[in-house]
Amino acid sequence: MSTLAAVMTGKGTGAISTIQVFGDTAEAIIKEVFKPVGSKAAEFTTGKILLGTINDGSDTIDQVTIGCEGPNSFAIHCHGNPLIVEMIMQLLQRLGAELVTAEQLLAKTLTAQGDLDTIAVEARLAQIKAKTIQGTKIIANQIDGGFGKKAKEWLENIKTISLDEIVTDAESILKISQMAKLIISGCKVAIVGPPNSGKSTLLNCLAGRQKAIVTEIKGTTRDWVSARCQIGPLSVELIDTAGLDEKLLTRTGDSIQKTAQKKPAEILEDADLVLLVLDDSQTADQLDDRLFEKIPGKLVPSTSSGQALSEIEGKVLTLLNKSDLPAKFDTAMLPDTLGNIVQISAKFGTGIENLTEKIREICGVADFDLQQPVCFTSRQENLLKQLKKTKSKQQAVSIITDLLNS
Ligand SMILES: Nc1nc2c(ncn2[C@@H]2O[C@H](COP(=O)(O)OP(=O)(O)OP(=O)(O)O)[C@@H](O)[C@H]2O)c(=O)[nH]1
Ligand SMILES: [Mg+2]
Repeated sequence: MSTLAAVMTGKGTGAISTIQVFGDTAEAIIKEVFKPVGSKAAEFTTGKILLGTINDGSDTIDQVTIGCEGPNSFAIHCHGNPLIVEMIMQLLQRLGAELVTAEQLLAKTLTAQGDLDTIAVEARLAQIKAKTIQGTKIIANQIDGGFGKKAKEWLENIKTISLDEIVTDAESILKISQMAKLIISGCKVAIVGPPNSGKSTLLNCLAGRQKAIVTEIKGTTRDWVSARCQIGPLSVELIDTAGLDEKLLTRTGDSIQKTAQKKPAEILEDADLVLLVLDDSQTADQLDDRLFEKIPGKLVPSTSSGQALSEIEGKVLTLLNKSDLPAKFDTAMLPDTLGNIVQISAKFGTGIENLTEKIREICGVADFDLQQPVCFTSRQENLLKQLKKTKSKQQAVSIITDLLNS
């Protein structure tokens, strides 16, 4: 096995960086570059932390501590100045270490432990990237329990379990994993609607700060604005968009406004959830048929013709904003598919708790059991999709074996 070196932490002046060296020649390389404080020779016994310097010949690069994590594994804790980190990495490379990413090195060390199946190794790696504490917990639960356990149970009980049961399990895990993905990787929520309906006010209200400009003038938001907030277990990226209005789109000479009017369609394509903000103090005239029809796939309300919505691919929640003012909006003008309605006043924060509850419900994370089996890499997802379609137990065994040992 060649020796690998990777920067495991972020670099930065004032920070401490950890460089991991792992492999057969790791100790020899460390002995070559490390000079301990004092006159005694260093003993690289597992569990020890040594203080000294990293030297390139007679030049001292940095004072460091070295953690002896195993016979082949050492952690150099040096100053985070990117120049120092770079010099140490170059030195290690000259002495034969292959420079890799933190993830590659971690994968290698985990695989070398030999007692972990592939799902467990992937879980350890995925934990680093999870965006929320709950996401980290879901993945941690897949190491000894969850998905890894389920796959092992399939194999252990292969003689008694029916193919139908495996297929049903696979379907259910794939479905639950869609929700888990929103918790693990975060969720994109697009805020769309007519001009002046209170989209930017809502973004500010949910984000808890004045991120977007709010005025009483139609067409205030031109470029999209984003802000992060936490809704239950969801790490949400809110995206406020320009108010959708055919008149603004066709207004001559205003090319910024024209571009701003086209952007929401792209944002909608990408969103996990759409909040359609309507002004409850205005009549349904605020809806513009032709404009909504421009939004592919997601929302196509047809107010005048009353014809049904085309299929909604994403999840849409309709918000009747400005509930503090007398209501004029006739909800009968909305097609059934937009019937998931919440009344709010973004300006005064009324109904926001109800809204966040609805968001958690729609995303399927309201009572999410963090212990249940979920898949969390595209490799696992692809194999589960194959398992769902499998027609023979023999084929199922081969796919499950791949899941655990590829
Ligand atoms: N009374 C009341 N006024 C509100 C509420 N929400 C927003 N407003 C007001 O409505 C006006 C427009 O608000 P914005 O948040 O800028 O609306 P927008 O949808 O982002 O507008 P555009 O960016 O132009 O599309 C401002 O004067 C807000 O103060 C509300 O809940 N109640
Ligand atoms: Mg706005």
